[in-house]
Amino acid sequence: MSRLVVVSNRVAPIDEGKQAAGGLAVAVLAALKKTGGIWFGWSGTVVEGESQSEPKRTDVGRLTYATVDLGRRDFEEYYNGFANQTLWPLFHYRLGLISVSRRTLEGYQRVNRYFADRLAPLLKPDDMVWVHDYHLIPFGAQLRERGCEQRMGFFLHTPLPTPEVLIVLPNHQDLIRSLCAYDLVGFHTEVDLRCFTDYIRDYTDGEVSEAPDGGMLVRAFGRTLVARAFPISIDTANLESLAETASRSRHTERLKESLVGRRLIIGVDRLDYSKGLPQRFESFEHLLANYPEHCNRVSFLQVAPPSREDVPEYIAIRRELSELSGRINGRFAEFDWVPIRYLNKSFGRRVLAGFYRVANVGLVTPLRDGMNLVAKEFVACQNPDDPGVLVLSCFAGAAREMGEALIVNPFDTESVADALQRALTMPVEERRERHASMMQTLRRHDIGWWRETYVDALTRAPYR
Ligand code: GDG
Repeated sequence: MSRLVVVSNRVAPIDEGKQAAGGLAVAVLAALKKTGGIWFGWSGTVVEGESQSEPKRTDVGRLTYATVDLGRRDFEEYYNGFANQTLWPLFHYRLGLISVSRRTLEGYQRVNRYFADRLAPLLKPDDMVWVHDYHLIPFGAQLRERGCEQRMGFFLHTPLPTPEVLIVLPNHQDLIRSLCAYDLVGFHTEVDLRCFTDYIRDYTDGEVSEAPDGGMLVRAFGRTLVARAFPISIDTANLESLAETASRSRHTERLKESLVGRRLIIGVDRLDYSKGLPQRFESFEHLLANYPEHCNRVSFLQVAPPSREDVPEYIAIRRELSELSGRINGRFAEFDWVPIRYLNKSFGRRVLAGFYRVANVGLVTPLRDGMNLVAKEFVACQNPDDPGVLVLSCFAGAAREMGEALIVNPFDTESVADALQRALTMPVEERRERHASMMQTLRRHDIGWWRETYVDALTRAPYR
C-alpha cells in the first residue's frame, strides 16, 4: 500500500490532549491514523527573519509529523495576507472585504515554493500526496516543477465561488491552472464542483466530460484530472458515545443546573464573519420580540473561540458582537436571566458534546460555509429519544445532505426567528423522525467513508 503524505497549512498539535479546534485537523488525523504516513505543514511557530527551517520530524506510531516554521514576513503576507484577506473572503462571496495586492500574492507563492522545496526531498516514488485547502492551491504545481510525478490530490475545505466571482482575483487563471496540476480535485458539494467545471468551460480551452467512476473528467492546461464532490463528515459513532457519557459529566450537570428548567439554543463557531453571527444574534432578538412567551424561558449559548486575531476584519466582528450581545441583553434581561451567553473561549471536545446534548436547538446559520461540521456534530450528539432540532442555513454545504433540518436563509432574520419558534414547539415524534433520518445519513457517510472514497479515487490516478 502506498504511503499517504498529507499536506496542510497547519499541522495540528502533536499532543492529542491539546484539542485541535477546526474541522480539517480532526478529519486529517482520522485519515492518517488509519494508513500511517507523513503530515507536513507549518508548525504554528513564527520566527523573526526569513522562513528557512528544515523540517522537524516527530514520529508517533506509524505517523510522522514534519513541520517547518514561518518567518514573520511570510506569516503576514501568505497567511494573514493572501490566504485570509484575499482568498477566504473571495471564496465566501464577501467581495467588500477582500484586499488585493501583489506583495501578498508574492508572499503566497513564495511560501508555496518554500513548502515544496522542503517536502520534495522527503517523497518516495510510490507516495500519494494529499494537499488540503486554499492556502496551498499552487503547492502541487510547485512539486511538479521539482520533478515530482507522484499521484497528487487536492481537497478544498471552503466553497469555490462561481466564475463571475472568482475572476475578481487578478491571478484567477494561474490559480485554476495550478489546481489542474493535481490528479484529483475534491470539493464538498456538487455546487462547488459545478463552479469549477463552469470556469474550465467558460474561461479556458479545456474540456469537461463525465468520469467513468464518478465526478468529472477535466482536460485543461495540458493535463487530465478528475474533479469530484466528497462531502466531508464526522466520526459519527465516536461522537454518539462521547455525548452519551458526557451527558452525565460535571460540566453538563452545571449547565443544566444553571438553566433552571429553561430551554437552550446553542451555537458553536470559530469567530469568523462567514458564520453569520451578527444576523444570528438579531434572529434571537426577533424571537424574543415576536414571541415574548420565550422571554425568561429560553437561553442562547454561543461559543465563539477567537481566530485569525491579527486580521482587522476579525477584530471588527469581535467588537460588533460584543456590542450586539450587550445591547440585546440590556433590552431583554431580567434580574434572574441573561438571554445571550456569549463566550469567546473554546471547550474540550467532550464538554462540547455534553452541551450539544443538553440543547433543544442547534442554531447553525453561516452566510456561506464549505460544509459546516458543527451541524453534523450537533445531530450526532442528540439523545435519540428526545432529540433537539437543527436550524441550518441553506448556504452551508451540510444543508445538501441534512434536508430534515429546518433550513433557513440566515439573511432573513425574522424567518430564522420563526424557525426557532417552530423548533422550540416541535412535537417529539416529529423531532425523532427528523433526527433518525439525519442519523442514517451520518452513519452511512461518516469521516471514514469520506477518507476511503477520496483515497480510493486518488489510488486510481493518473487519469487519462
Ligand atoms: C472549515 C470550513 C468545513 C469549534 N469550536 C470549538 C471546537 N470547534 C470545532 C467544531 C468543528 C470544527 O471546530 C469547526 O468546523 P466547521 O466545519 O464548523 O468550520 P471551520 O472551522 O470553518 O472549517 C468548513 C471544515 O473546514 C471541514 O472541511 O466544514 O466549511 O470552513 O469540529 O466542533 N472544538 C473544540 N472546542 C471549541 O470550542 N474542541
